[in-house]
Amino acid sequence: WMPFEQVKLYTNAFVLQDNKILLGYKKRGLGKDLYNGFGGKVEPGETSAEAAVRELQEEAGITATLRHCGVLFFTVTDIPYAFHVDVYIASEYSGTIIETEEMRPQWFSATQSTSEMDVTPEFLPIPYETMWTDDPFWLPLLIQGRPFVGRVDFGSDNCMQKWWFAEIPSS
Ligand code: 6OG
Repeated sequence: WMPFEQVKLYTNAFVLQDNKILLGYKKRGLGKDLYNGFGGKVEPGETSAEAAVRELQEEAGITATLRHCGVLFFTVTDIPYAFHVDVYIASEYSGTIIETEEMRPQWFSATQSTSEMDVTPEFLPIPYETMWTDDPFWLPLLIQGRPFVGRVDFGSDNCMQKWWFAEIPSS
């Protein structure tokens, strides 16, 4: 009998600037061939916030002050631990965005384009079809800077079986 299950801590950081959002095309590991924010596992001895800054630096080459904006909790059938993902945003950064071993960074339009106005949009819309299936539920809140929490239980086919998302009311 186990009093508690295992949880693995992850971070995921997004840079939002001038109605653009920075995503990375993941070249290896968990979520390979999908666009996502920049992040990874929280290492022993570091806080989630420290890990988020480190991973953004390692994966995109930039340094930023991050603001915590959400918590995601995932379970996957047949994986004996749950994923706790702390989600962060930055509105400015220093350094130069670079492609790394792990990620190919790319800016996307963070505003819903009203196609008549934007004849030649400078940036593509967020590529939800090439992202994790839960992202459309919470990314719109993140873009508006509205704190959120969510849980998704994935089946073995990586399909969302059950989910729950909420905006955290501002006090
Ligand atoms: P490394 O492979 O770099 O970390 N992650 C998820 N991100 C989204 N958007 N949706 C999910 O739905 C995710 N599950 C994990 C956390 C993996 C990165 O992938 C994120 C990390 O930033 C299930 O160690």
